[in-house]
Parts: sequence; structure tokens; C-alpha cells
Amino acid sequence: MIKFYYSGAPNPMKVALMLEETGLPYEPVPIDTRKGEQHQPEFLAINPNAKVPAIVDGDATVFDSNAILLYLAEKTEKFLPANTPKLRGELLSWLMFVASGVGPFAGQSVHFRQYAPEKIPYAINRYMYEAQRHFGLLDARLAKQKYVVGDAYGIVDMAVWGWARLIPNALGEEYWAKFPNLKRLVDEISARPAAERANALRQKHKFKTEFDDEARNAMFRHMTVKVA
Ligand SMILES: N[C@@H](CCC(=O)N[C@@H](CS)C(=O)NCC(=O)O)C(=O)O
Repeated sequence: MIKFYYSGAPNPMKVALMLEETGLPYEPVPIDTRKGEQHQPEFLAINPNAKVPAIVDGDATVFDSNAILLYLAEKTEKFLPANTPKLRGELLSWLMFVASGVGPFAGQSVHFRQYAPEKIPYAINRYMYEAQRHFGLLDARLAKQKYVVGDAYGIVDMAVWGWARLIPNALGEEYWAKFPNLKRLVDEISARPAAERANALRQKHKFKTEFDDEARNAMFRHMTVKVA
């Protein structure tokens, strides 16, 4: 049985969606990052990067959400495009683009808009600009084709769903109007029974909601350690 270490944040939710889509049996293990559970030695042995999601599948341990999506897709031979060099190239490119561009820049946009103790216009503008540019690239692609890679719903769409549904938080509610094609994909995925089950999993465990000093110390360690 796969052990799935998760919280209700965007990266774990992509994996929850994929696990639900595949129907693989799994045991959800909540990691409450606002309580600092990601820093416990037992979890660090699974993901030394102290972040969720991670999975343990027999003797395989996988961390980083898009790596887990690819691992589960290869394991089940589901939600992958045909294995041609052309489509494999597109799959890897868009999967890595979401992992290295969409996620981190949208995440930093949320951080500087909502969590940073000072509102720094330069940082807010930089991350909003880049997050918006990345979502714009996806929107342009989705204007030409129904799914991001190939002609069927797959792991890149799931990876996009994890972050794009947070556009109101990352950029602002009004930004949906700029990305109608992306919104079409997000709405289509959100209506899938697997997405409903992934969202239900999020509600099942009572994760800490307060963003107090304990949460800040666990998640924003740079605030107490001066390196520059
Ligand atoms: N590149 C990683 C990023 C994982 C990540 O940033 N996870 C967040 C939740 S979305 C987390 O665990 N945050 C807790 C912390 O930073 O302490 C992935 O794609 O899985």
C-alpha cells in the first residue's frame, strides 16, 4: 500500500488527484507543516527537503510532486501521452516547466502578497509578473489544444490544476478573466469525481489553520536565521 504524505497545499493536492484518478490504494499520512511536522527526523528520512508531498511505495521513496506524478503514471501506464519522441519531449518540457516555473513563481507571488512581513513592491511585482507570464503561456497553449500535452487529459494537466486553481490567491480574483482557456481546464478537472475526492481528503484531517509563530518558525525559517 502506498503511503502518501500530504497536506492540503497545492503540491500535495496534485498527487492526491493522481492517486484518486488511478484508483491505486493508498494510506494518507497527514503532515501538518504549520506545526513543523515536516522537520521531524522520520519525515526527513523520506524527504530531506522537508516538504510535502512524498510517497513511499514498497522500497521506492519519491518526493517532489511532479516526480511523483511521473512515477505513478509510469507505474500504472496511465495519464501519459503516446511514447513517441515528439510527445515524450513535450511531456518532459511541460512537466518541468510547471515544476520549475509555474509552481515556484506562483508560490512566491502568494508569499510576497500575503505572508511577507513587509509589503515589498519590487518583489510583489516581480513574482506577479512572472507568475502571470507563466499562466499566460499555458493559456495560449490551451487556446490551441484541449489538454497541455497530446490529445488526452494527463499528468501535466493535473500538475497545472494544483496551482492554477489558486490564481485568485496568487494574482487576484480579477485575473481569471485573462486566462479563459486555463479556467476551462481547471473547471473541467475540478468537476471530476477524483478531484472531488482529493478535495475531500483535504478536509478529512484537521490541519492547523492559524498562521502563528509556531507556523512561521516551521515554514519561514529564514526569518530567524540571518544568512545575508
Ligand atoms: N518542489 C516541491 C515543493 C514542495 C512544497 O513546496 N511543498 C509545500 C506545500 S505546497 C510545503 O511542504 N511547505 C512546507 C514548508 O515549506 O515548510 C514539490 O513540487 O513537491
